Amino acid sequence: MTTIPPEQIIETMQQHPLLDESTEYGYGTAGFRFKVEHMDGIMLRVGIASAILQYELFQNTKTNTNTNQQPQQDMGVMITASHNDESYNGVKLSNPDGSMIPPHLEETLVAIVNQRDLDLFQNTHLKGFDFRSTAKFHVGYDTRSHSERLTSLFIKGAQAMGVTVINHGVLTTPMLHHIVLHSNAKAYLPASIPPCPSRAGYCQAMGSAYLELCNVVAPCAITGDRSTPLLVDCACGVGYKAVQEVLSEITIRGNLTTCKPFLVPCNEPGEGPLNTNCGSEHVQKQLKPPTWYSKTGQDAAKSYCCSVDGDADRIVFFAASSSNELGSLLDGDKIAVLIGKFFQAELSKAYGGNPKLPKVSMGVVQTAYANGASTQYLEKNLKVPVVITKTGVKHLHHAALEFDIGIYFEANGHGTVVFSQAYHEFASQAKSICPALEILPRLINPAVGDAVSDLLLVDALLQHFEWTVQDWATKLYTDLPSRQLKVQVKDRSVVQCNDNETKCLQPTTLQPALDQLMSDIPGSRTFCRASGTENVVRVYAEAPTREQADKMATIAAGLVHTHCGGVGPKSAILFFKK
Ligand code: 16G
Ligand code: MG
Repeated sequence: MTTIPPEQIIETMQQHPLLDESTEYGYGTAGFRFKVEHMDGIMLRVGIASAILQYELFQNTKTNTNTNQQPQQDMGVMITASHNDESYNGVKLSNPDGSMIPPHLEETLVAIVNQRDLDLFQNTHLKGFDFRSTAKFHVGYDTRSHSERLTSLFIKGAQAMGVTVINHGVLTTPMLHHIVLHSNAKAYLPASIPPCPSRAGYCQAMGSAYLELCNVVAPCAITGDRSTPLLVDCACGVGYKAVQEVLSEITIRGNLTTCKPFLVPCNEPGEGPLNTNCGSEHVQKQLKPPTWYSKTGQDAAKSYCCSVDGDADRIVFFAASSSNELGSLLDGDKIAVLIGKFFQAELSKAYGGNPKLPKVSMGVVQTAYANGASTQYLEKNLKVPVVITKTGVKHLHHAALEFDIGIYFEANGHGTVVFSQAYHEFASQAKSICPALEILPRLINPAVGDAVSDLLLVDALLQHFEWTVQDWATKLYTDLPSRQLKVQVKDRSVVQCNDNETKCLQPTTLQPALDQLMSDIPGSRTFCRASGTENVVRVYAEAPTREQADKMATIAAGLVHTHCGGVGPKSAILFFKK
């Protein structure tokens, strides 16, 4: 039920029009994400649409379960443009279980946002809209200077439609998803996880689970000074405060006040420009260490470091060999393998102790960007099934749900583990032999990739294996050299790929040229796909040597330029621009 007359809602929409009259604003890989000047009109419309989405979701739950009185479920919205620079902003929505919204809700949302005919809008969406949900919309935003203003536009639209909004202020994307999931605990959380739907609850849950895990698998992690603390590059974004808060939770809970902190958060908002020469996108794509804007970062050793992105839902680890050179990069693939190896060892310990325990399946989900060496190691050495999906957390997440333990990571560092109900039952039975199996689902954020949760998990596992970053880099598998480039094109939608983006279907002339290139270099692989977040086509190449990978990426990018309507001189892509 609208709280103000529909005519007034239309008037507000006229005050905040969509900037481009003819552009169809798409939901993209992870939400609406554009240069900030486009976002005002979009945000207000997403706010208005939130009521309609709640209604659609309510109708769906009703039909699916055949009960009239389904409890209504909270949803969430995060205002951020993730790894993009400060000139962008965006918005992504969370489903009641904390995952990304499903395709049918994306479609409804895109149709509502792009409806330019306001008379039609009023008649279709506002007149006679008499749904009032008891459920809420949780809202959070990142540290961008315009995020708060955009949040208030969302709230204006949502409240006009009668939606109850809870504004959690500045937080990380995974915190927001955690809050949404925990607000709907009855429907989606197993009994072994106590609901804590708040920022403080998130920090307490992370802090206590980390300490419990270390207690059982790596007591050395929490019993004194670490020789090398983990230096965290927070991309001058929202992750900084989250890391600080979780660290202080661990310090207090674990009675560690007299020890040197094992985490050193660096690159605080304001110390440098957001996501610029720092953060996980910079480190992973440029293969360069970040600029350490913080004094503490400049002075510290650089042998155990990680970088998160602007909304702290992704992470990569690294050791720098100099201020300009990356020694080793431990990306999402390496994280997935580390977690897979640990789970496998714990599972065999559990079955060794009690062969009658119910069987649980485990699988890893990756994308075409996964380094070929990681896929091979998972399949051949760990003997774990691997599924390759389209880029974007929502696709990986969905595929991971097919396993009892579904580990998913993109090479760029987005990822987490999801657990089935059968796993939770198994873990509670296996608890006396392997307590870690029961603790892990409390440390791991099952809703969405979470840099803070991943950071704590990886740290505990490295301490458990007694591995340095160097050991982690060398003891599993050696990455095939790879290179990523991007090509500016007139219209990226001319590029269409197959289901898992390993082959280009349109323009039809491109794939044969890429195939020829691959057959020229044995053991190599290249593919391209249209970005879902920028107006570019991305090119990936991997080959047995660094020179071959670089050369192959350059040639493939040239082919994309030729076949897909490249913009600007071809020579521009001969440099390794990200
Ligand atoms: C978004 C996606 C990420 C994906 C990236 C690809 C989420 C939360 N994030 O950041 O998974 O890897 O886009 O960007 O889904 P691209 O389409 O520009 O290559
Ligand atoms: Mg992000």
